[in-house]
Amino acid sequence: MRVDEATRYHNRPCLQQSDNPFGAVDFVSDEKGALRLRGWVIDPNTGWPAYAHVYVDGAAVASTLAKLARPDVARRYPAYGPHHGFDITVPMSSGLHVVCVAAINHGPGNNQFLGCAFAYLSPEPFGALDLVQAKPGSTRITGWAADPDKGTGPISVHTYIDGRLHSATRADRYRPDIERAYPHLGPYHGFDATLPSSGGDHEVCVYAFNEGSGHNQRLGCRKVGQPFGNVDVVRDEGGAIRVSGWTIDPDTVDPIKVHVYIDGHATRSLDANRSRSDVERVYPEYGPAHGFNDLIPAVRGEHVVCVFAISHGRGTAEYLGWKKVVVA
Ligand SMILES: [Ca+2]
Ligand SMILES: [Ca+2]
Repeated sequence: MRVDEATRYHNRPCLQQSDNPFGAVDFVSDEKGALRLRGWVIDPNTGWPAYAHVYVDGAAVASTLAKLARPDVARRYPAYGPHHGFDITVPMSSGLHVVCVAAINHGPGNNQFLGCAFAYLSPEPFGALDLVQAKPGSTRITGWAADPDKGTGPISVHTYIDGRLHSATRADRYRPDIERAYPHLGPYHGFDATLPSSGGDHEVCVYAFNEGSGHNQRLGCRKVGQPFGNVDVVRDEGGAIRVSGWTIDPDTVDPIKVHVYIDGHATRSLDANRSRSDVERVYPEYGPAHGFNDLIPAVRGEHVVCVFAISHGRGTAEYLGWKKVVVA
C-alpha cells in the first residue's frame, strides 16, 4: 500500500493508489483471562468508522466498529474525521496465542490484516490481601483472589500463620469492584474469614491457590497481635510527671501492662486497666478497661518520657509514644 498522509491542504492522500483500509494496533495488554487491544482503522473510501476483526489462533473471535475518538489519528489523517479508534477486550485462555487484527474494507478494495503477534497471557492467580486483623481468639482476613484459568469461578486462598498452613478459604464473595476492573471475571472473588487463632504476635500470610497452569501466588503477609494505643498526656504536675493514655492488645480483651521510661530508665510498670469509655466507643469488643494514668515523681528540669505497651502472650514491648516535659 503506497499512501502518504493526508493533510489539511488536500483531502486525499496524494500518492494513494489503494482503496484498502489501513490502521494500526498500538496497545496490547494482558487483562488476566482476556487480551485488550487498542488501535485504529480508516478506509480511504469513507470518513465513517470501519470495522476491525480479531482472530485468535486462526479463528475469528470478535468484531468491533472502530468509532472511538482518536485525535492523534485525526491530526495525521484530517480528511477522514476523528472517529476511527477501537478498544476491545477479548476473553482468552492463559498461555501463548497468535492474535491477528484485520481492517474490514468498505467500497472498493479488500480487507487488510493490520498485523499479527504472539500474545502471552499469564496463568497465575492474583488478587489482594486487604485486611489482617487480630481479635480475641481469632484472626480476620479479607481480600480477593481470582485465577485467569478459572474465569468467573471462585478459587481458594490458603492462610499460613507463623509459617504453618492454617486454613483454606473459598474466595467467592460479591466484590463489584473486581468486576468493574475485570468484567470478564465477574464479581464473585472476595474473601472475608475469621480464623481461630491463639493470642500473641503472629505472622499471617495469605496465598491465592492456583487453578490450571501456573503456581500459587502470595497475596501478602502481615504481622498482627502487637498492642496499639496512645500516650495522651505527659505534663508537669507540681514536681511530678502525669502520664496517661490507653492501650489494647488486639488478641485479648484483658488489660495489659505499659512500661514508662524516663530519660532512658525503666521507671514504672503500670496496669492499663482504668476505665476509658471513649476507647470502648471506638473498640467496643474490647470493653473499657484499657486506660493508664499515673503520677511519677521527677527532679526539676527537662525529661524525655517514653511509653511501651507489653504484648499479651509473648511479652514483647511495642512502642506507644514519647513526649518531652519540663518539671518546674
Ligand atoms: Ca475501501
Ligand atoms: Ca492458573
